[in-house]
Amino acid sequence: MKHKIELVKGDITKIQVEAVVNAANSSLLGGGGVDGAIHRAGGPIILEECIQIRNKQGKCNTGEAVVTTAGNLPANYVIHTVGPVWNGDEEKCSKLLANCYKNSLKLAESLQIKTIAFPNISTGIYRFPKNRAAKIAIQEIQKFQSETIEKVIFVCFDDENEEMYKKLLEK
Ligand code: AR6
Repeated sequence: MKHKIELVKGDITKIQVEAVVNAANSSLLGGGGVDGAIHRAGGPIILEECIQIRNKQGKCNTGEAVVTTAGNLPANYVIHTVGPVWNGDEEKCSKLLANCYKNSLKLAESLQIKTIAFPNISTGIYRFPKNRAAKIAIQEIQKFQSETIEKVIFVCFDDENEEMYKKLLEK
């Protein structure tokens, strides 16, 4: 089944979807940016579940994804994925960022999720070039074959990302 792709400008903690994706770090213990916003809005239950995951499987490697409840968010799940810190190694960083989208979608699929929202992973504190990141994100979403996912929303927080996604999605 082919999923619909939408673009929304705003705060991912306000979006009505089954799963929101978090741009976490490998500690899974929270941070700034969208990670801070999700933990603040969702409440302490999210961190509690992240700690349980850490106790069970250790840190979350870059490119991988884990799932928790969404606490007080309108969503049912938060899928935490760890984007790469941009270090100029284009090939390696691109692959790792693609893995974030792929592994988050796979996890969503395993939970029979129909609607999922992504932030612009790695394009804030982790300094991944926005245009390159947008191309990778769109490519991975478009090529993912899914039986359950019906709608994917890209949630852009800043004007620059919104403009870029708009242009790329119009193509
Ligand atoms: N809703 C949607 N997008 C947002 C929101 C929000 N409420 N707030 C920020 N963004 P960043 P990263 C956008 O820095 O680069 C954390 O400390 C923001 O404009 O949140 O993957 C983690 O713990 C940007 O486009 O994540 C890690 O240590 C995008 O979200 C580290 O930052 C990603 O920016 C991860 O860095």
